[in-house]
Amino acid sequence: MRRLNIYSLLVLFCAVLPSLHAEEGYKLWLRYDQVGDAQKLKAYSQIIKSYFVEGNSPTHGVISHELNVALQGLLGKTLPASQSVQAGSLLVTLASSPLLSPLNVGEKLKSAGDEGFVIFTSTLQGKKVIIISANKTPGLLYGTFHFLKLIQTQQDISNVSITSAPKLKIRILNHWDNLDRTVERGFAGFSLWDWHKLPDYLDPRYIDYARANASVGINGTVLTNVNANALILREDYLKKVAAMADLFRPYGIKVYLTARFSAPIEAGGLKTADPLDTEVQQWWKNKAAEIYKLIPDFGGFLVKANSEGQPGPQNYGRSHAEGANMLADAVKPFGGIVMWRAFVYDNNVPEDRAKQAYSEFKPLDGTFRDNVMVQVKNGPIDFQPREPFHPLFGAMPKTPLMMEFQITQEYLGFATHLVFLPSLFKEVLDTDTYAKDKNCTVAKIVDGSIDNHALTGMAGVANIGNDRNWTGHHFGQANWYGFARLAWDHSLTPEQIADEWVRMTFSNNADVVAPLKNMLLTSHEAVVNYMTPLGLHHIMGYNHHYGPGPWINKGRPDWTSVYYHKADSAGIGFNRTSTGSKALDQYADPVKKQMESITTCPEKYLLWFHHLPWTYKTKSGRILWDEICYSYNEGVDAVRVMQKNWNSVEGKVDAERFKMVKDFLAIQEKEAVWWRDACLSYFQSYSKLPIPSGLDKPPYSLEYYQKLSFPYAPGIRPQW
Ligand code: GCV
Repeated sequence: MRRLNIYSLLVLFCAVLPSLHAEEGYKLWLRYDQVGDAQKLKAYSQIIKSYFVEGNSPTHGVISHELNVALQGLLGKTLPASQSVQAGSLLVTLASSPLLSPLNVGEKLKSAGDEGFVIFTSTLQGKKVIIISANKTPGLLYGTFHFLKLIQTQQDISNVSITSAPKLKIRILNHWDNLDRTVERGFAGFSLWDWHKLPDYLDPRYIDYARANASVGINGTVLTNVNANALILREDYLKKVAAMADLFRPYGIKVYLTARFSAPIEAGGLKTADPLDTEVQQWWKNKAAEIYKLIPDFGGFLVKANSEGQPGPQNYGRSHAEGANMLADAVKPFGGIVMWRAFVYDNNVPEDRAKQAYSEFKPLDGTFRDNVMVQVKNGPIDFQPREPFHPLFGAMPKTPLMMEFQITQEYLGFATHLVFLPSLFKEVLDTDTYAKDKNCTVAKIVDGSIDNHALTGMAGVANIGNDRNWTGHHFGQANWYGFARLAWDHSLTPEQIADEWVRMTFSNNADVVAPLKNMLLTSHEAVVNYMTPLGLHHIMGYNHHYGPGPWINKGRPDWTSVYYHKADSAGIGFNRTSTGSKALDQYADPVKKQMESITTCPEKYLLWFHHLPWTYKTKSGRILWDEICYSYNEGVDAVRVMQKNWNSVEGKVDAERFKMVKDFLAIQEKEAVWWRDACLSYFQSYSKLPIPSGLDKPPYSLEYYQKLSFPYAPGIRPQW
């Protein structure tokens, strides 16, 4: 009897093992679970009976493989791969295929470019078929994934007619990955790139990475940290890079590297890295030629120069444009580009940090080579939970400006907080810069439509590591997904993106979709409220940036918190108006006017632009101090609502992901309370006002919060 029990347990254990393994989140949004709705499953099976991928490039191979795996999973049976048009074919072929000559597909694809696609129902050779077509092969790949998404999200495919083309040319991930496999501001384990074993061992995960990116239209990856190491430019490392580029190529992904400006000295043995020195220029030209010999479609360089201790042209009295142009000249013959970052600020400049990038770059407008893009962070400080848009957007009409968003949650709770970043991204993209007139949104500056730029792009600082679920938090996958979707089409709404992602990643069950969407769509406002409400910013822990630290007042002034919140007994906030730092002068007049006046400044930016008395009356009728207290509490309450929503799907999603998300939400709730209590304790030491009755009071003294320390917080190089 006893033996039988153990045996039964073993059988049971083995029976659940495969499914446990399957639910670790590795498959991302490409789960391809069988369509649950029996009627829909039947309808799909009647419409698609076989697939025909015409062509035999490596990318065609990728498409065939994906269709094979996906359709088998979704429809629960193997569909034949045919070599001719049949009734119920899913035909994937280029517009130039003679098969399509009766259909004038070229017309449909007129403005689809090299990466756009069409998907449409048609009759070909008297047979009803669905056609995925494109001008160039990458479009076929993107069209295939789009088609699969229709089934994954259970759309009607009985009469499809879709045309889609990316609004931006370069849709790229920036990995802040070091060669020792640590990831700066990475919270999902170590780097995926196993440099030690490359190029001889190619981790199959590289393919899954490429597949996932291709499925959402990412077409570039910068493999190395912007705080760069010149070693990556050494021949043996370049061979490792080339091996990855070979793997990624069929997935439409180009490889880029960060260029350390002082590499000619460190890697080339020269005495200088002065961009006007002919030997230095030649060194970069030779290096570019060497790279392109190994990687003919190498994308180009991303550069962080003269920022946070990185070397740059200013070390030699040269401008950012002179530095960028030297590199641009080196890669130009091979079709490469340079993404030159505008994230610059200098401790020794007595100017508001928020103003410095504009002050340095605006005068350089029109002086960059045509293969240079200036990469600008979404806001003027540094990826805070909320920032107004960066004043450079709209201020450099002669230069293509690339958007830089941070997908990894350096300032938003690391990997344990659920924060849906498409809400943040969209808020910025949809903001009107008024650069020329009304309706010059940040998105339109970035997509080149306002100033007629062909070179356009969006970069996302990746949140990916070697954790099995890629992003640490299962919901962190939504930010990778959402970034890519917006880079493809910035007109999508967070609601649409959340809907797609939930259906593909968790379930099409309405009882799951609704609560999960609610969690996603309320999460950004929640984190803003429990960390930095009403325009507060940069009040986190020193260096590792973990947890609250509004009291930080030592070290480089522009790395302290007191520099930003300026709380004193009279009030709180950074006066950036005409009576303060005048940062508002960097915006177009309508923006400046709106923000300058306390009555029209949206309260979400109040303390970003204004220093106000604690007793200032806010729109709710409460005094500022009370409003701050209520906002922090709203943030905490919103996390608790997220927990309730998540609890409601227990049993409707797999147990393994359910448990992990539940545990992470408990961490988030605990840390939201910590943020609230620590910040209110600290600010109360200035306001001297009571916490409004009915709200929780901090259980510990301010000293308690100040003494907490986290020497091993992740995201920065270990210092032990
Ligand atoms: C890669 C912030 C981060 C740094 C990062 C820097 C940047 O300052 O804290 O880790 O460095 O931004 O974007 O270059």
